[in-house]
Amino acid sequence: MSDFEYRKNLIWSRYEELVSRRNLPLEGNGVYCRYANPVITAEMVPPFWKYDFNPETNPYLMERIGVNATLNSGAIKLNGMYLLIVRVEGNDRKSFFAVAESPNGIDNFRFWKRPITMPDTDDLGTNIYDMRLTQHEDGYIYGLFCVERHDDSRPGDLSAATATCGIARTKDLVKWERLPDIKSKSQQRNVVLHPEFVDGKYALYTRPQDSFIDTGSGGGIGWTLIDDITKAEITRGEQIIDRRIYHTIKEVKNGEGPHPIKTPKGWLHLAHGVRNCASGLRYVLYMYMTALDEPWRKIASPGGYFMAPVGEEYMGDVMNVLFSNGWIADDDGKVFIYYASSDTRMHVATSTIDRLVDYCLNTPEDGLTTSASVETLNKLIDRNLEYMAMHEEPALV
Ligand code: M1P
Repeated sequence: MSDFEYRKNLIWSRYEELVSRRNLPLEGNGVYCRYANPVITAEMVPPFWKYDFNPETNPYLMERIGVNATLNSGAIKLNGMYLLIVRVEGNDRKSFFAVAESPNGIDNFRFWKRPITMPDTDDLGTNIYDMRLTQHEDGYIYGLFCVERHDDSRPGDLSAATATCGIARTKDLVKWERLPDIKSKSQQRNVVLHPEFVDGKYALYTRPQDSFIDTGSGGGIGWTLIDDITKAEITRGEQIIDRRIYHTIKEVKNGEGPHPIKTPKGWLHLAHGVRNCASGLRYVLYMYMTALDEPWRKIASPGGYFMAPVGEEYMGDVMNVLFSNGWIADDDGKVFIYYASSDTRMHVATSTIDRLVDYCLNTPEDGLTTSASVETLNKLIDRNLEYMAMHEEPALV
């Protein structure tokens, strides 16, 4: 067998092995359970996106186009399949969107043949990423994503950039109609479309920020209504519904994850919170709930993080980061939480609506001081000691 044939077989067998391996649940904390393997990694993009398989034009069978990472993915269930719109980042640092589908949401994710060709607006973006998918009650599936451009008001500064929210809509995830980017006074990242009309208008979760990286005076996750999605403009201001708070997991910044899930007890929200430490920014996931009839009004705010990096999740291109912009709630109440670790790979964790609602309603809020935290802890210890003494565990007390 020629070296070319040998390597070709190796490339395909390694790929098949990765995309078809079973993913098994790990012991959880009662709230959710993680799985043994990531669901999508850079090695799982189809080999024909990377190699030229013609021995005439690529006699050494060298990789021609490299994929650096597969991360922050939007999620949706369509025709019984679990679909992720993956942010695929090439070795050239440009991200693009590509759909990967799985029959069970846990493993066997395979990319569709081609990435999404997203139409541009007249103002060409340099990079697009982090799509939030919303199946809106108007009948369209919307994708809202960040569009990054060089900040031409600072011509000499090559790292000066702007973040704007791009919008596109589709019925099938194949053909996309690009709408104008959202007009907003401030820069925007992590903008999410609420799935229902509110007062007859489209509703957005926003994240106003003073610059490309810093939220600055942007106090947290915002809420606003817009009249026309085809010419979206934030004209009514943004009401901050979940603010950043000193000495919490969301001290530096926060951002809405996927669109909230509707439950009989309120809207379940998944978000990311960021704090600073000696090793840099630390991104964790947290949850909150808002009222059913007033999705901007917070009714539950469990303290601390919901998920933080563990094990290999700590490592990658941007260390110490968990980020989620996609989850799927099945009709039977099972919830698939898709999250990326360290801007490198995608994972899944599963839970149920009942568990997540219980988590939100019964996890104590952050009391914001050490004394308050110890007081909260002592209350649980008191209740447990009393219960254990009266019931099955007297020997432990
Ligand atoms: O690198 C971590 C994340 O940083 C940004 O998120 P945020 O705007 O909330 O800080 C985004 O670039 C995101 O893609 C990235 O995962």
